[in-house]
Amino acid sequence: MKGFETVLRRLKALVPLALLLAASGCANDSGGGAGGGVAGGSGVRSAHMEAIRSRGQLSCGVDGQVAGFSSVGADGRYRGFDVDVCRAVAAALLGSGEKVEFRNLTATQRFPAVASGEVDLLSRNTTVTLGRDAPGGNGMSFAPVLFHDGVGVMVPVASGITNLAGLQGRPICLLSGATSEQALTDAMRRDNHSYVPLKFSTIDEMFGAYQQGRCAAASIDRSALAAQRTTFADPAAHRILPDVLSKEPLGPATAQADPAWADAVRWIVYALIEAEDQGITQANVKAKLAEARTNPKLADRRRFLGVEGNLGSQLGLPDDFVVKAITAVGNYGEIYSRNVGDGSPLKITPGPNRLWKDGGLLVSPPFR
Ligand SMILES: N[C@@H](CCC(=O)N[C@@H](CS)C(=O)NCC(=O)O)C(=O)O
Repeated sequence: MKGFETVLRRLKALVPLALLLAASGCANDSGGGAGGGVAGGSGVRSAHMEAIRSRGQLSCGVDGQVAGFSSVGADGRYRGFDVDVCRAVAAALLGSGEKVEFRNLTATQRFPAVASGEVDLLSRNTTVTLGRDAPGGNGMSFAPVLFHDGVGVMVPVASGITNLAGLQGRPICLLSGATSEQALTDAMRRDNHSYVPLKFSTIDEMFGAYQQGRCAAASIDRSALAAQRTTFADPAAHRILPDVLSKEPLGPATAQADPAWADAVRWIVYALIEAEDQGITQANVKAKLAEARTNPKLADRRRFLGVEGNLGSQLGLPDDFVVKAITAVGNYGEIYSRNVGDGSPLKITPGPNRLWKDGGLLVSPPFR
């Protein structure tokens, strides 16, 4: 009995230490999410993930009209940066990047489509703003930023306009429901200029009007200006002014009502960045996996690719969700290059859209 009391006393003495360790973040938190009541993934409840699994297809909202980001080829296949993000999520969750149904959404249709569940995921050059994120606003859950952009202005070279002052009192083509209107209005107000907004509901209509000369300029994200210009008969006849009117951090979004689904999407998106960081590509992912399986020293890679631990299960995903996503579309750098960078007709220089260790803004928190 005496021995038992001693053990009890010792245990009690250890309690404050345990609390201290937990409070100071020293506690081991890699135990399969037990603390969060998640048992190997089976405890992860997400109405959305269940619905997608039973449907066998991810419904992904895209624009559908922007070269390099989301457009349909002559073969009927969707391609682009935003499209690849949809495919990565489908592959991580359902095992194949082909299990996606794409829905074309205008800028004004996009948030209601997410809120109503018409689409499971929005991957459509959407700027993260407080009003779009907040529960009292559009109530989205934003995944990490995948493209750091800014609003720009395009003018016909022949107009001789070289700066915002040249647009004083002139009509400017805009997209309804896009952030560019406020960015442009703010910039013009700052410089005491006025302009006449001419708004269109689709990007095709907007650039159609611009090319017919109905507006002196078109204003939208600089990436979209660059993308659209490549489709013009004479791209060199149009100039993108050097002014960057705003910051437009673009990221995928899901409904705030399903935090587990938002978490899964968030970490699938991070996985694309982390894969680039770890040098894992679409071409070498199988070899990297094989190496990780036989080499216990490659701890980071083993956890990341699901060889060790249960990171996927903690999100309600297969433990090898990263392997599936990278096999389908490759890492962030590959997605960028293929669709909008060097390997594409757009050739948009990455600028801040590079890894943190290369001087860019992209960083993934650790997979552990
Ligand atoms: N980033 C702005 C503009 C969004 C927007 O509608 N952009 C379109 C047309 S310029 C786009 O780039 N779509 C490409 C895509 O979704 O694939 C916003 O969120 O309001």
